Amino acid sequence: MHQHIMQNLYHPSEPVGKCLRLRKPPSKPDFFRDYAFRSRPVIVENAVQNWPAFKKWTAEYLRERYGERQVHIKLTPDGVFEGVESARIWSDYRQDWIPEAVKSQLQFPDLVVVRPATSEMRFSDFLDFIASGNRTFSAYLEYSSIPYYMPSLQQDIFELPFVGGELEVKHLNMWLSDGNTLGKLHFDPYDNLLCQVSGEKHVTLFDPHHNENLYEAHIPEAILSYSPRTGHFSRQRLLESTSMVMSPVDIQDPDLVRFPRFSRAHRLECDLGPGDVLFMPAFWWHEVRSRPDLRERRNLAVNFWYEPVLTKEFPCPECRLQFNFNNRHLLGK
Ligand SMILES: O=C(O)CCC(=O)C(=O)O
Repeated sequence: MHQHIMQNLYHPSEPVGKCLRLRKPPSKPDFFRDYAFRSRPVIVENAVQNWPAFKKWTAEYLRERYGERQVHIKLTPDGVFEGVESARIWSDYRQDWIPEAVKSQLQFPDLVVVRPATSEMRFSDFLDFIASGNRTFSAYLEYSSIPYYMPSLQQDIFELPFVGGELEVKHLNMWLSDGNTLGKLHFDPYDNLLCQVSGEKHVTLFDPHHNENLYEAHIPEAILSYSPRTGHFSRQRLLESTSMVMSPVDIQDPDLVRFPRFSRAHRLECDLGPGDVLFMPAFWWHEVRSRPDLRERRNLAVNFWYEPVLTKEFPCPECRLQFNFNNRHLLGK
């Protein structure tokens, strides 16, 4: 397999393309040769429909098993998770909020990544909330560790045979919401298998080979506050940390005067329905819009984050993907 490393990395020629779709799961050698080593996304249709989770994970079943469990929920006023906006609209904004020495290193010191407000609640209360149709705010059980919070659910899902055993699972997560969420453009430093159980996701992808077009950089962070008493969100906590994985470009409404190189970025549009799995190689930028299953009024997905086959330094727009020697056992297979 290894002669393919660094060659044939995926370079779409059209500005907008569709994700490649496979009707049948690839064999393990084909998956690594054609997709993992080439950093090439692909949807495998109906790849997880045989999971017991499909039939078993009703709201009643989840409530029975883990209703009393305290879970960590993210909250936003409008279902938009982790957008980037002007720091000046935050009530604690001051010119000297970022120390001069740090500010001079930042490309976008006037912007912030908006972290959602957080809340610890009983899982059954969260299930009630999403079933209620209450849209006065949005609650999302995002990348919630299944082994940590709901370990017995692992028996209802299987690793995909075309990857299983070859890559270390770093995180195995549940994503559950009322299905009206938008996760803004970011990347993760893991190879990802995003497995759709209920509802649909529309994923917009940008390749990591031209990160200058997505303005990869450190961006200061801020976190929303939510008052359960008033039901109001407020912008009053600029943080001293930075995010390294969010793009400052709003792809729904790009500011091409400020971010002109974005007009050169190639995108791939990918639609996931129940049973479909998206292989999203590490460092691919993704923005994810969820839609609910209309009967169940929810969106439910599971994802495996793996030690990546190819990796890079970040933030570093000019750094290229390299073979990750933590996976040296893959060489020569
Ligand atoms: O489904 C979502 O809302 C986001 C998924 C995502 O960002 C991921 O799988 O890395």
